[in-house]
Amino acid sequence: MKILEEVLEWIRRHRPARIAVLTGAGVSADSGIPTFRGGDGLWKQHRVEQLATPEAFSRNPGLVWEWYEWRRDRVRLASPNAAHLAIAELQRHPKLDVTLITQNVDDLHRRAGSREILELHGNLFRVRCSLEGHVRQAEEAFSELPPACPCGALLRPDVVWFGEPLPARTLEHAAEAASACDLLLLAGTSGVVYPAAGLVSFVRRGVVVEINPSRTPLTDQSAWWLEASASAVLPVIVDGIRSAAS
Ligand code: BV8
Repeated sequence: MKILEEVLEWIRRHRPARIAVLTGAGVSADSGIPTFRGGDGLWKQHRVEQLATPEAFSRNPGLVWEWYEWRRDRVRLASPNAAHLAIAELQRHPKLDVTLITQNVDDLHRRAGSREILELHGNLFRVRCSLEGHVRQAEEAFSELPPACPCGALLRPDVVWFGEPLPARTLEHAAEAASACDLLLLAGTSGVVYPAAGLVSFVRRGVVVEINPSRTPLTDQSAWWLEASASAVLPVIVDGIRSAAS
């Protein structure tokens, strides 16, 4: 792949040390997790924009929880793929300053061994009391839906729904990493959801490399577009960065 060779040549010459990685649902596609906007992006007759909203939850918490429990089941049975593992390996390199920013809520980066993860949109395996607001881990399937907090109020998934603000500190940290990086790896995102997609515009002197089988609205802001799956090319790119840094 000629473009991949160009990217590896750039890495060899510039030895990037500050790396930002921004991932979307596409990096989990090779773990068998359906993406949101691809051909398999529909769930029954619903779209994520219809179900992942506070309005949908107050209108029909049972339906929203049925969708989330279906997704939690899918993820529990899935394993991290070579893309997740390569990113975790990149983070472990002692001479590299790597910031992982994800829009994904599937916890697969953590299960792949990533420890520092900026979760812009929350996590499927945490829940929050819709009244008191406190958050707790919830790995196991709920016996009844929608689940309730001991206080009696409904529990909701600890994710950011459409129309809800992202965690401010996490977003700020992600923007700082994008503006300070030498290289932004943009993997598996359709680049349509904001403010996450807007992080690319924070890149100042760094170079953006997009990894996606399809073009996106962010392709034109990328120095290189690798038309490939993340699980195929991320391990190769990570090897290149690690050997240039050693
Ligand atoms: C906000 C968590 C403001 C839940 C998600 C009207 C009202 C309010 C807001 C808006 C509005 N109009 C627009 C907005 C902004 C809105 C937005 O961006 N809407 C879009 C749809 C236009 N954003 C928001 O609402 C955000 N909040 O603006 O709040 C505010 C401020 C202060 C006070 C109050 C309010 C909140 C956005 C977060 C929404 N939550 N998820 C859940 O997951 O259940 S978003 C959801 O989309 C997921 O998190 C997902 O990660 C994210 C982005 O999707 P992608 O990850 O990119 O996945 P997608 O399927 O789209 O694409 C996959 C890509 O992978 C494809 O390109 C494909 O080609 C590629 N691919 C496939 N296979 C592979 C691959 N790539 C590599 N390898 C492969 N093998």
